[in-house]
Amino acid sequence: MALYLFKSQRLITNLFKRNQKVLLSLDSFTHHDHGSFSRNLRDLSSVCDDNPTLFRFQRLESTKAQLQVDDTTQEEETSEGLNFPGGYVKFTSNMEFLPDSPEKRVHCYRILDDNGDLICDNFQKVDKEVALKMYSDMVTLQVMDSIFYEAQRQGRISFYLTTNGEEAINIASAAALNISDYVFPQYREAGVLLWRGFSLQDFVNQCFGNKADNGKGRQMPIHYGSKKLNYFTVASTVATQLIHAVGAAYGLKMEGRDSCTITYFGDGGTSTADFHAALNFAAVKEVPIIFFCRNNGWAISTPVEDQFRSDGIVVRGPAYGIRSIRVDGNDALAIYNAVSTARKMAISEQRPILIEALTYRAGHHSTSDDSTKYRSAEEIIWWRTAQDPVLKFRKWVEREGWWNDQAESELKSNTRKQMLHAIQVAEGLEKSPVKDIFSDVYDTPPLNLDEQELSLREAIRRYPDDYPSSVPC
Ligand SMILES: Cc1ncc(C[n+]2csc(CCOP(=O)(O)OP(=O)(O)O)c2C)c(N)n1
Ligand SMILES: [Mg+2]
Repeated sequence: MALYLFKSQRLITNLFKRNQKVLLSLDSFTHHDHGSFSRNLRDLSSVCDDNPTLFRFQRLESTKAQLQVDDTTQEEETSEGLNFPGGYVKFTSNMEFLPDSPEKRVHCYRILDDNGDLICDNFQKVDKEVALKMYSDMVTLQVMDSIFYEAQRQGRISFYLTTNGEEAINIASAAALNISDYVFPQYREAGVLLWRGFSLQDFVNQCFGNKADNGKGRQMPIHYGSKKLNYFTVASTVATQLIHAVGAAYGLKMEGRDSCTITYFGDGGTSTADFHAALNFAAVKEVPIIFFCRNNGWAISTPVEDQFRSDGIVVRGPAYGIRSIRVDGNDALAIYNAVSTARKMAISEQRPILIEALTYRAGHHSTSDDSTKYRSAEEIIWWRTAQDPVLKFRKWVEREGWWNDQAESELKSNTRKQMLHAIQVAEGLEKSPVKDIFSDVYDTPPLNLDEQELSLREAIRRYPDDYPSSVPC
């Protein structure tokens, strides 16, 4: 009420300034005289009919929500309704509750069938060069994942997490973006960075945390980031990246830039409060952002059945006023087309778009997990064989006459060699010096940081065997 009064007072003050015809007493508002308050509002609205811009926040007009809803029946057109803030609402004498779910599940957009054959021809085809880079990067990602996974098992790095089963999501979505678009990743999107030009050596330096790592070894493995490639540093705190991405998209809008942001997240991320806050803000502020949900069926050991009762994620979009699509996450061509179109709409219409990609986390959640403890081997095998996104895309590329067995084995063996060489180089490099643990946050470090640095140096001096000799003091 206080806010309402305040707004009304401000409004009237403005009206006085701009329109001398309005003869109203502000006293009636300040003395809480509700009768004269509403009378005065009525008077005001009649004055403002002449000049609607003077009364923009009056609560008697329909606004954007109404524009987003299709009116389908002629009969309802004429029925009575209420000009409620947010949109005109029609009355009905039928007491009808909305159903908990629609009769039909939202369909899933695809271009390739399970065998990699085209099921339609009305799509934006990728040319040979792009298709080959897409396929090569998917294979490179697989080789990189398997070598890093082994390196963790051998104790050479402390942690790792693969993109197995989500290679098409990674690479095809990245291919449809522009490098000027900002990426806010969860953690299972290393392929987006690979597509943008992060080298195998860059990846290895980060996982080994040496002094050539962009983050100076201060982050856990797989928390990649690159300012140069507009890829924000990974934070494993689930879904925090969504609100950052909305803020950045708002910045792009204010600067009038021809770019959007894209944020990736899993099905598990949609159970956080940040997901809802992000979607709502993006819709209300009309910012150019693509929300890309990788619905891979699992949030560590929690299956989607225990995560939500709705028809997946896609149906949440319209509830917030966001245009949305469900896409086959194992079909690279469908992902490429959906993201490319979403990008155009996000930028040209300045609006958020939600994409739900249906896929499967074909590997363990991370090296800290054994997924056979909570899901069947048959399930994993079925997805890995019948729905393998890399194999499906390879079949299409081969049928186009752009790929063959020889090219495949050369690519795999070269990538393997490059990875092993990169690991050798990374292991030979020093770690960042101790002082780097405390730098880059404060211009002048506070006293407690100085104390911690002294204390660490003292501990290293007293117990040298407990600290790696590769970390220079
Ligand atoms: C805020 C927060 N809560 C819990 C965790 C622990 N955690 C790490 S990953 C994960 C599951 C995320 O699942 P999903 O979003 O579906 O991504 P996926 O791993 O399947 O790609 C959880 C709960 C976390 N990192 N951050
Ligand atoms: Mg998941």
